[in-house]
Amino acid sequence: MPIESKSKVKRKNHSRFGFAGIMLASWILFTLLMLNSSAASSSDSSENNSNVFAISDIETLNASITAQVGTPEYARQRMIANWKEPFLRKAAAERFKELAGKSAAEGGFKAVDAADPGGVPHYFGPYPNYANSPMPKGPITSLTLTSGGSGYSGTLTATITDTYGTGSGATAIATQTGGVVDSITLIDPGTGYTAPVVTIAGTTGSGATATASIGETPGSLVGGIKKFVDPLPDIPVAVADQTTYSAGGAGYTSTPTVSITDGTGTGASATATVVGGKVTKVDVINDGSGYSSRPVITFLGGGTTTNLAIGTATVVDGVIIAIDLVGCDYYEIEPGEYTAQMMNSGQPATKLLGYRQVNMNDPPQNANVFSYLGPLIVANRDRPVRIKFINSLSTGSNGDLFLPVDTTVMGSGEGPNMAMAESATLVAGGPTIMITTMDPHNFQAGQKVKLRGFAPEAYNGDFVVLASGLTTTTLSVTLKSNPGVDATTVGHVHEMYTENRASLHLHGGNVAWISDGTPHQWTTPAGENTHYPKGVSTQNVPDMPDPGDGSMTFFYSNQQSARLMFYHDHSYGITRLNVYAGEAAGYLVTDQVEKDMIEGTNVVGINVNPPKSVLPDIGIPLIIQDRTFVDADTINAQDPTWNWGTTPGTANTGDLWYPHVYMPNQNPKDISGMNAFGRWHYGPWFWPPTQDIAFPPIPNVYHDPWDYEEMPATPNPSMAMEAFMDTPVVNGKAYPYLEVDPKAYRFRILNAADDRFVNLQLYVADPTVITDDGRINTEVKMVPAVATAGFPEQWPADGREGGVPDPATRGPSFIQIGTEGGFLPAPVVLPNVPVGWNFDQTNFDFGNVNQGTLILGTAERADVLVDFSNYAGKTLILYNDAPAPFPAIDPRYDYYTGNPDQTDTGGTPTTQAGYGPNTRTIMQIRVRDVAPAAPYDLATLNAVFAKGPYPSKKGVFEVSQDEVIVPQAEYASAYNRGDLPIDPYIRIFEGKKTFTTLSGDISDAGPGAEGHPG
Ligand SMILES: [Cu+2]
Repeated sequence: MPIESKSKVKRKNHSRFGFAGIMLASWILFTLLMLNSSAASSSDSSENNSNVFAISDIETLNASITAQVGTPEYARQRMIANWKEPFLRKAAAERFKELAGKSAAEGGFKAVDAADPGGVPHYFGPYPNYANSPMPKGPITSLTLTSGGSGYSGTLTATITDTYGTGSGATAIATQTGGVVDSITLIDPGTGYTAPVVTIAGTTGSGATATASIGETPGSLVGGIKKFVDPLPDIPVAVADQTTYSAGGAGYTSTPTVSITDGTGTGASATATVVGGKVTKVDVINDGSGYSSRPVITFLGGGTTTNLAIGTATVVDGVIIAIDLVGCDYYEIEPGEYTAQMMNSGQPATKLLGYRQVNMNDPPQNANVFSYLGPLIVANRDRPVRIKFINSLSTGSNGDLFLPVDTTVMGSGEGPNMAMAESATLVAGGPTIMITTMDPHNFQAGQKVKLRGFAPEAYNGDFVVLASGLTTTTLSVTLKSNPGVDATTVGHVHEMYTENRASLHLHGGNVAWISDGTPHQWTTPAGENTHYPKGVSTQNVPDMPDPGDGSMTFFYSNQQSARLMFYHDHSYGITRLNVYAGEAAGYLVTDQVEKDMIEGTNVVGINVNPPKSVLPDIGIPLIIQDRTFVDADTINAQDPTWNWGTTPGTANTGDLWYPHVYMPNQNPKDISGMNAFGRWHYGPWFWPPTQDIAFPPIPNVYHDPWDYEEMPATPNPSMAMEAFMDTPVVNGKAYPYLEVDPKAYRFRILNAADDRFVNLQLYVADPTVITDDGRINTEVKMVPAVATAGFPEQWPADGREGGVPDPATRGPSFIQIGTEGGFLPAPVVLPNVPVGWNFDQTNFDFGNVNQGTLILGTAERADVLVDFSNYAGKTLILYNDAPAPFPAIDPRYDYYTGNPDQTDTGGTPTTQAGYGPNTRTIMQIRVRDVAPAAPYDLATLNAVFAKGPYPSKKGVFEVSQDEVIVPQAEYASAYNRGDLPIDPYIRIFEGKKTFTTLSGDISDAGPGAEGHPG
């Protein structure tokens, strides 16, 4: 259908066909329009279906889109409509609540609130199937009448319940005048409320609403994660073994051949001298010409194949003037399970996976114990690191992850070892079954297998091969439920990959492929009973000894400038879970440029006249992540099918929680098509609907007049697409504090969250907010986000819910000097500014984030200085207001003090001051009240970073980074060049671009340029 007819069709029809037509025409409106697609194509004509196609919220929104597709006005209208999603969800929640309050016979939802570990999820409520970390509980401290309703008569009852069932005992009375409720009075405050709900009823009457609060009485709250009561943890630093791989290698029985290879150079040659099995000296015989800065030097032959010598050449003007021998730093690292105090002290510890160093343990050091984000490896530029990685995780079922593994995700389920079944029969009435295979198989007892293609359905799933009844053509497994009959259809049996696979990937490292730790390079622990002990492209380092089963070796060249990287697990299909569980650690490369700036030396020519120390040190790592911790008191009401953690089947407070139910954003049963509790879009109900899929929606076991007749065929556990958690952790601690002196500090910040972005800012904490237990300085002072005289120009005035930080409390600016790519061309000062969105209606990226302070996407890093010299005796909050998802926002993932109660859409109740969940207040910084240092000298830092003005004064970027390919004005100080173009960008309509490199070469780029296919 042509686009132009859209508005006509829309006005004409409210019929099923017409609505489908609208959707066809305006497919670009997918975010909204997918909502009703399933209902539109469904043949169901029973129960209320006319509701789905009546004038609804969604049609009202669609009707507001009048502009031609492709125009800026269309983009604006579309964005506004898309932004209504939370309102649609809210409206769906209202309808849900109304019906949920009725009995099933009245068309309401049958409420269930018992634990159902491993059960079938309710996809449309009343459970969000999304959990929150422990929240404080307490008696009701106040009631507020929010609407008086009408038509009330008789004795009114005011009942106070709890969304999560934690509170009890509170009573209240309500009165009415003329049928309108005009007062509600608390009689008994009760105890233990987390998310109180007030219901007012009379003989007749409706519409009266009231809210109940907790936490307003001093000392009334118990439990919950307290903010800023524990210090920022140190991250242990690994200790390098510098003797096992010392310079010159080992085992040479004669002189090896020195070969010099390079992309451009020719003519150089060198000879080696061997003493005691080691290369001790390299003499350059012919210095050659045309060499790059990094020719490859190898020492082959001479009677050894392990621990080969490694050389680096010094090249001046293309000529090799010397070859030096370098040694390697050697580490042995293993992953393992341990527990750590991630929540505040007093709360339970958390079971984790982490790394520890197992060599250099005499004397024992911190790096020898498992630690969160440790051990940090500090490497030097051009000095390689060798690692032996020993997977010593448990084998068998003890090696299973304690997080939900979706075994339908590629790489985490079945592998190539399979057998076709001939029959599958019940053993002694079931649920154990005996499978006879068509050909001999080689499954072994204890191995996990996936059965698929069987009928009845109960035969399919993931099971463990039993020792009993196991022959070359038979095997037994115990099903999860008894199918009652022998299989009527037989399918396939597949051996599955184990969950204790591990690997190392150096994120940001310039690493040869054999040591990259790609998703296909992993190992199970030695002794694992599996036909898949290693990833298909697992390779060890050729000149390191074979590490044996269950171990891998890695070689990192470190031919990169100073920067923060990190190493983490990368096993196929379970990377997100292993990293979430803690398999990640820092990796810092330092170099002489950085040393000159720290130590005030001038080895590389950047620090002259006279040399000064401009960086305090290598910096304090701040590794920021988001996590959610299980609360056994509330999880049954939030996520009743949770079946993982320390004691699967019994929820354990403090365990890491991870989403596992694919809650679809769509509920075809609701008038707007929106699922009040949805989190992710679902293809078959999306617009345009995903067609011809292998696993279409299946009958909903909870189907009733309110619950849709179908539910997603997504598995439980199901991998969530993006997953946003409610508790920020820094260096493995929820809401830590850090004490500093009033002077400049350097921070090495890494966003290691799985999905959440941050926009980091610093504000002086509000001393006037006192928590129920008497703490202050836990909050940032907020003001309405409206145009206000005296506010900075960039201060948001969009009326956002919850307001914006008071600009009068702005803390010190970040001075950013580096990223994941190393040092910047010049330091950049970042004044604290809240996040903002582009509201320019004529711009195609309307709705995108267009301002912030220190915005870090996942895995991004920032090297910053913060000068606390003006803040002696003050307390600062490291604040984040980045939307999640980014740049659009789902308010349920934005947790802040005083946030609106969102329990009706599966979110949290109001966050209490001083407690989580709170993704805004990440960390507290306490500046000691001592004599401040002199203000940080930014002018000197800028001068050190810049090239010139003396011809011999080199720039930081010039020395540490490869030359830029397309110059631009931002590099002027880095190269001391005033002639670089201000705008070198290629416009979307340009097929080709001609530019001049720093050295004056004229180059073409882009399709249509020479050498490009166009
Ligand atoms: Cu990575």
